[in-house]
Amino acid sequence: MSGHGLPSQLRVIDSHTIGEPTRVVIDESFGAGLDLGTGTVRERRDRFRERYDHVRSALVGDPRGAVAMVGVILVPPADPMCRVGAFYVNRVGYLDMCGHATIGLAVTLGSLGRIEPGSFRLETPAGVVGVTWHGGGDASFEGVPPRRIHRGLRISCDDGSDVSGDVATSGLWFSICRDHGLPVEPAAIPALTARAWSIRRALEARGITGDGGETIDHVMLLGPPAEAGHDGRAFVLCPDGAFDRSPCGTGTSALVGCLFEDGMLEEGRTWRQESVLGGVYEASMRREGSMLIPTVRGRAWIAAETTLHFAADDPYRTGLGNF
Ligand code: PYC
Repeated sequence: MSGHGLPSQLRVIDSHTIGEPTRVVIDESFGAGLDLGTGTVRERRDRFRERYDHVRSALVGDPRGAVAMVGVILVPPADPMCRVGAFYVNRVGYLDMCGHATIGLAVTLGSLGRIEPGSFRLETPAGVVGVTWHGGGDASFEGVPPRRIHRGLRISCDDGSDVSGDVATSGLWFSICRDHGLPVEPAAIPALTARAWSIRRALEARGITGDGGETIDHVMLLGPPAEAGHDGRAFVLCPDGAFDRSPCGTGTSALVGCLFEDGMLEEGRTWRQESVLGGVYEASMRREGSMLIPTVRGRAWIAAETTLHFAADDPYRTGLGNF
């Protein structure tokens, strides 16, 4: 494949948000070298997908990326209220919003001195979100207002299990299920992954989609917390087939929307959500006029400052592809 648009070198900062990896492209000239036209971040992202999808696979796919990695590409925001514009890529495609990568982005920009502690508005393909860098590795984001389109939906899976769940969004689509019958713990990750795929296939087979036919491509399996003082635990299967090492930022945001609607979470109370690996996000809901705004707070750590090389004679300069 041609390396059109792919520079010979690209500087990135890798971080992880309680285990879930993010790679932010930090070369100021990178976006300028791509012909993404003008318009919103969503429009520029769509042009990137049409013209430079191989740059995505070069950036986060094998052999340079990591399983579960989400890449962040900075572009000028169209909304004058926004300080930063960004879209999100993974090994198989594009995410309209990504909570853990937004936390990783804030911590990365802070570590570079490009932002000061405080809040800024970020334009994403899913819309404008508020982000706060609290200093160090601590950051939070205000998610897209959550919306549930199915509650307690009965699902018969092709592995013989019958489960029930909600379908909700907060920038990404989630099937959220409690009665999946598995322990949410590391030893059960292969079984949780298989069950989550089975739920995803069952939803697809029944034609259950999000707005405009969008695939329900994230599955969240809930369980009780392992630690006293925490409220819940989640395993989340992502579209690339990897499980989220964090509790999933947008998933937690969609979940607190459902909990709030069900009267299980009051305005302003903190919900502490564990990942299947034990890392914790703190989430809450607040009203703003007629809107309900979720906030998710977590920690990220810088893992590497790297220059990626894409030699012209490297047969895998645009990645190995999906297999
Ligand atoms: O944190 O929103 C998130 C996320 C989505 C996919 C991986 N992480």
